[in-house]
Amino acid sequence: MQINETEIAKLEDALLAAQRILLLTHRNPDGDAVGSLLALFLVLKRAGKSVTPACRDSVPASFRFLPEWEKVVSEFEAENFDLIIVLDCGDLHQTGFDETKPQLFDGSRKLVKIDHHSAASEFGEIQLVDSRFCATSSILAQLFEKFQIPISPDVATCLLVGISTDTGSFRHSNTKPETLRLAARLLRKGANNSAIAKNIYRSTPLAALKLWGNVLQNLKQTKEGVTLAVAQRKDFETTEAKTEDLAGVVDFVNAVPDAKFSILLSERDGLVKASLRTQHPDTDVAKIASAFGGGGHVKAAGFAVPGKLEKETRWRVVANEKNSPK
Ligand SMILES: [Mn+2]
Repeated sequence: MQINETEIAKLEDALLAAQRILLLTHRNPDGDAVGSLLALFLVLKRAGKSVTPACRDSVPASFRFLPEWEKVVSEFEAENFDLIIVLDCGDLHQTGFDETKPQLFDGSRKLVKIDHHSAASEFGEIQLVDSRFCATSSILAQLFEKFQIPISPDVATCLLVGISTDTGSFRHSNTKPETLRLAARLLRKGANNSAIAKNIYRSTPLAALKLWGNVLQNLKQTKEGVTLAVAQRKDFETTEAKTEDLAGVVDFVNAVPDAKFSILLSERDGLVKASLRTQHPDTDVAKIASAFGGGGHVKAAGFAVPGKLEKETRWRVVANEKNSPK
């Protein structure tokens, strides 16, 4: 699997010409967003460029073991750049900077898109977009190898975080032989897999565990075979958990054998957010989500609707067993 040669050549020229480079990724950054942002930051900085990595939201605690994570800013002077590279965003709007700093995208600076989502919208004079890649980090890895840029242990760790998290720790169907070969090459370059395991997969704040406890306690299965989970505002308040603490519980909710799909509803900022997951071969949750104005992948999708959650209890009168007719 090779990315488009013409686009790579255009990127090489743009990088050589650029002095001040801005790197952007999406809001609520995941492992691939943070990993690809920091990997490219480290490589370009080493090449002597002035580089600023930026994200509207702060780096989640579980990725704060990565080198230079504290260099990621949410505030900066928009005028200072001659090249902008947007990572892991299908749409420019996902950066959130189109709202706070629209002048960034007024066409006066060269814009590059590097992404692996099936194209939501086209933007940028240079587009390295290929949905066959499991992660934006794996596109970067191929670029670095192609440009013969030496991959330091720090860069290797950042890239491995992106690849590992976007494949669900090598469990999703996007895990291909070349994914594992790339992971092996990154380990050989010194990627710190034990730090990844410890900080990302074996670290859950107490408040998050308590929130998960509440959610799992109230799990329901509908007669249609849908696993239903709910996190109300009061669940966040009583456990003192943050919205980001909810993320990990969805894997447990989706673990019920033979479920058609699972849905996790949560309240935030006047919205009810739904996260849909499925392991069922015949269910396409992206289709369900799009019916509610959302979207995503076949096995993982979501949507949000304005409103709040209200519990409905139904009561039914049934006959005593001993009185029931034989
Ligand atoms: Mn990604």
